[in-house]
Amino acid sequence: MRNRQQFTSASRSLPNTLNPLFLFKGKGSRYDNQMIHRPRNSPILHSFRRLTALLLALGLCLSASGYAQTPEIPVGKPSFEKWLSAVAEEAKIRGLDEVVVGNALKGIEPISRIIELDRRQPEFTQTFWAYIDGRVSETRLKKGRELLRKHKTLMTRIENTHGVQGRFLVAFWGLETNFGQFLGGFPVIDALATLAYDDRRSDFFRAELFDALQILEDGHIDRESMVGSWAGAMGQPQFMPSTFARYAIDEDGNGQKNIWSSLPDVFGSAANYLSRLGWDNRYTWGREVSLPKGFDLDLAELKTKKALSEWQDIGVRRVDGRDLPVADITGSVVVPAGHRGPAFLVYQNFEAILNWNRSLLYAISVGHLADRLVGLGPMQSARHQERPLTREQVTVLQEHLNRLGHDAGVPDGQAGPQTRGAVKAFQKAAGLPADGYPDGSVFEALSSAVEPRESNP
Ligand SMILES: [Ca+2]
Repeated sequence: MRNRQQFTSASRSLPNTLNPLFLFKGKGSRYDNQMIHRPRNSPILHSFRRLTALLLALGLCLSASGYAQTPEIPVGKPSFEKWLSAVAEEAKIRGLDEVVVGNALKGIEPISRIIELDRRQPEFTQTFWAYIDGRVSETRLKKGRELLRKHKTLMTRIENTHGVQGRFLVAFWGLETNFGQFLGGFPVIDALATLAYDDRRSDFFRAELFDALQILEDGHIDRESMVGSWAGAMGQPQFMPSTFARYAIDEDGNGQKNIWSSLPDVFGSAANYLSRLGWDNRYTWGREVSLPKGFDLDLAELKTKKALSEWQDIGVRRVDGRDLPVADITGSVVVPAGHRGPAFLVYQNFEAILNWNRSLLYAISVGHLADRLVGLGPMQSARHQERPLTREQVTVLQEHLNRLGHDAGVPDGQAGPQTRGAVKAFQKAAGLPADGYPDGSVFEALSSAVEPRESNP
């Protein structure tokens, strides 16, 4: 999802809010399609599916006894058919072609699976290492290196035109759709109509639907080939229709912007988008660093930008101990897994990645994958044992924070920026390392602060 302006209302409880690791609650956002595009044919997966099927069956029994399966249409809400006619009417007013719109909307029905996917909430937050290992796997590295070699000429041309290094384009490609292998398979118009009819973020998806209809009218793709993720992210770079409208380009010059099957269009569009987000190919994304003993964790925030020479003076070094590079740029230190985890010094291009996808871990995955594709080594920090919190625990943590006067907002089980800020305030007050990272140890410290153990009975 690549459209920061439109996202305020859409950004809550998205599937890839891998709390506490995502960044901006009200800024851009996107839907992670990893859950949908699983590799097929793995025996483990097969067992997993059977287990899932069993659990689903159990869930269905439970829900049949206690809960309605399909939410009823609330009083006053039009039927889907009526709603669809209103959409067609509005499309006409917006100047879209009546025949194109009529054909695109003909006979569609809401897809209940999409609502299920939209409502799912992971029980556990994902740990840093699990996230990175899952995305920067050996298989993906091997495939990515092959593809980077294979498409070298195209990548060089695109870098010369748009100023984005090929290794980053291949990294995005790998993370978004496993190099074009998993486009999602949902019909985009139907998916967007489903989500636009649903009440949760109807305005956002309704606007996306009109953009999608425009893409059809402009002939970039036909309706049948217009597939995407359950949330309407399209083609090999997984652009939302509004992102497509602004940034997709016809790199191969055949008159169509085809991000589904033309690789020049895929990479050209991704590079054009990144370039418009401020990408600068004179630099990389950032790097893993080591922090000096006693480093002031208050400085570890994206918004704290300092010249590389200042970080050097503070004692920040490359992770292997060497000096930081000498360059006239600023960077920020981030500790995505708290003070026990690895630290990174990130540059302007990192923020461009965060505009593509607001998850800090996603952005680090892109950078790390790109590095590994050109032969740089794995991360070097020791792998600390993380104890991820459950959603329930995060809710309790938020309640505790609120009780202690550190405003964590309405407890919702999602450790967004406000919760992280409140955690930081609590840590400072309690004399703990103030990394704002809600893990098991913070949870325990908070629990004892709220319910002090009885001293000597
Ligand atoms: Ca084209």
